Amino acid sequence: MFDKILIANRGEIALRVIRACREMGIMSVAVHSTADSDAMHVRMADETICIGPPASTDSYLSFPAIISACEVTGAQAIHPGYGFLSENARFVQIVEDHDITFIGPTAEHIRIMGDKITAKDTMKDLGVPCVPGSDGGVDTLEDALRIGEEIGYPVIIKATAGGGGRGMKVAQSADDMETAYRTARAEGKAAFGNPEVYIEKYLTTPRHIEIQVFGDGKGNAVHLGERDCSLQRRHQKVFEEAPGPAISAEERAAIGKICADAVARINYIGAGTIEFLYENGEFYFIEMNTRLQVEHPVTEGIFGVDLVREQIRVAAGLPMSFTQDDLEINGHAIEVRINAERLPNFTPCPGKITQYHAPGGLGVRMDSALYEGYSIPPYYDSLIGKLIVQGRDRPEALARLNRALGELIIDGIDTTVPLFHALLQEADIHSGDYNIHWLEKWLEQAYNQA
Ligand code: MV4
Repeated sequence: MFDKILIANRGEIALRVIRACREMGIMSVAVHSTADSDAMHVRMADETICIGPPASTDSYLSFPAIISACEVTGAQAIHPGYGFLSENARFVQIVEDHDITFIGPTAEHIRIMGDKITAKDTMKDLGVPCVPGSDGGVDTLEDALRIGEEIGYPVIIKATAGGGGRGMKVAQSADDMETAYRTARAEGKAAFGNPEVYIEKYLTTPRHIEIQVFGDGKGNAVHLGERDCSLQRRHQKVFEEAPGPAISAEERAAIGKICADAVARINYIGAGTIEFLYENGEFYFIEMNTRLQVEHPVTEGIFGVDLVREQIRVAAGLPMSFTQDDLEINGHAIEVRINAERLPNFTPCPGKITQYHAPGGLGVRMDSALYEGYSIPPYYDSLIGKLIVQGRDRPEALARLNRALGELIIDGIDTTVPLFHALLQEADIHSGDYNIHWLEKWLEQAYNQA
């Protein structure tokens, strides 16, 4: 096992990793920019090292700064958290070349899943159900039009280097195809330096269901069920839950086995998420994320496992501490993302926290790096906390969410907390009757915005 792990991240996820390290008797190293000298991850780690100026590109994203920090502190492994360098195959390759262990998948698996066409080809070959569409890339408008006729409109054109909603265009009919095709290519080229696109049947009212998988890198893998993350705004998730209110035990077991078998076959190591659209009882693969996700705590809650601990174990060459048969769902968990943002437009709202009180009690977990008197710097993501609640069933989890939100005090800045109070007044939230478009439609009528 490692003696010392460097955490190449900040905020609540850095604390999350420090906590796992401490429980495992592993020393933690926090890296920080000059804007984060007072940050909680710096206070909580065993050792700290400043790696550069406020801009992420010169600190949390700097390969030389992070590799040097490992060499200086003697850290044997790097946990990347989510975001920043967590899915950067070039970084992982360089880490490995320096004989440092990257706590996550191989550079090769990150590369495969980072290119959405290659990811889809790979998953299709592994028996994972995919959205009907083009067989690989589409290089001409004529091919795009032919595929549109074959699969039927509406279709969606996606940049292979995209993902998370960037570089996507819907064509409602053949008339739209030329503009959609050219725009998707142009966006792919401008944003990622890669104009290659592929085409899929556009599903109009799906849910976003993602399956948590975990591999040991030696051909063994398990699944930990699904999360329903359909409640999103501009491709940013705001409310996530497990299990999914629309998914039966039989569906979970079937799609879960397909996913676990797929990642076992490729000797995948560590945590991964296989994203699906779910419509009319069918799952359609869209993307795979090769990292620990923001919303992993809802899965941890219902399965009672520590996913970061497992990541560290398999990275050190140890087996996972459970098998598929050991995994059993207990109750229902919900996470809401608390952002330093002002409603109704979700405008980033950094500033000083004048009062802070985290909720507690049975079934309540608050993952946050906030403290009273802390000043949220303007340079980074606006996520400042995740409130995760668990109940014996979904109604109990929702009641607990309402109770915990009532206890939470964050003063001095605006946050997304009022949104969650408002959502808890909605019948569709209580019945679980929502899809990927529900939240944006609701925001439009609730706040009457464009
Ligand atoms: C789709 C789709 C409908 N049909 N693909 C958006 C982000 C990226 N991960 C994939 N996305 C979508 N792909 C097909 N074939 C609709 C979306 C989509 C979406 C997906 C998940 C959650 C929220 C979304 C919001 C708008 C569009």
